Amino acid sequence: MKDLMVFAPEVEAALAAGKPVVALESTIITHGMPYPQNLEVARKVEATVRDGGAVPATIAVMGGRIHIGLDDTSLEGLASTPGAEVMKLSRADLAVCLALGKTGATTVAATMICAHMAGIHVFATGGIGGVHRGAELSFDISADLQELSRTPVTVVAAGAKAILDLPKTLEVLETLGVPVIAVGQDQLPAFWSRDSGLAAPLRIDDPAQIAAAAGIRAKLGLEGGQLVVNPIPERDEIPRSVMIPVVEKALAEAAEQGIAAKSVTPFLLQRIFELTEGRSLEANIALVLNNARLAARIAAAMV
Ligand code: PSU
Repeated sequence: MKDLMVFAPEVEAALAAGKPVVALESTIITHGMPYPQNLEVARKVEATVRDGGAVPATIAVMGGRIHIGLDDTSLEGLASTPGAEVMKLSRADLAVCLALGKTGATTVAATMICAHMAGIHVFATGGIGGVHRGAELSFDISADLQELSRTPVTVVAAGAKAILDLPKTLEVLETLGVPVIAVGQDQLPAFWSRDSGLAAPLRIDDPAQIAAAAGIRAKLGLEGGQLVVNPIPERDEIPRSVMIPVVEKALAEAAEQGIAAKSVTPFLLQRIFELTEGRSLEANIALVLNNARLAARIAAAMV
């Protein structure tokens, strides 16, 4: 397996020394944000993890190998490549991308798999994938949910994206036995907004106790990870009342244009960016940085 992975020297040294490391995904760079903001954000997220006392490991597939930690040239190359030329990798796609020697960006699911193989226990992202609206007909449920139930990584997100069916997403996570842990509030956050109108199943405010819960899960032999839902800071949020009509409009357009499968999320994020005149991207950036900060604290408490 090790011959399929390349470690950045800094990440390898930190893991060998038992220092805190935070995994970061690459789909948010290639399919979640436009260039050049995506590059700026990727660098800022790494800097935020460092400020929190941990080493960042951005994960992507390039040249037939899984890269655990990217240098600045690779990060820039990935960020400036059009999303259409980069494979969006989930569990199903990882081995095929490696076999073909193609460039691939890892989603939450694939990043969890790679982080776990690399010995990294904490991962920061923006928002996980979930149950899409209309899933009762389309069966469109992100592989991120299943992955959370089988791979032991603590994922820090600002909730599931509000473009999804959040009640159904919570139901599936419950069925799969995934702990959904809110931080600092009782409600489930909704990505751009602090409140989803739904209660979070669990709450822990202290990062050390989130780390402890991961350790206890492992001791008990319970497979799977934890989903930590960290609300976007108040000053950066777009209130739910503002987001609801925007999301409805973007969803209606996606349906009209027959957007399906892996294209749905990138299409909706782009349309919401246009409809909010860039405000959704500002919020997305703020929440990712906020998650990187918390992930560094959880990682520091795990070692
Ligand atoms: N967080 C963001 N932007 C994103 C994502 C997360 O702020 O684009 C990506 C993650 O990689 C996640 C994916 O796994 O969106 C979900 O895609 P889908 O709904 O197609 O499963």
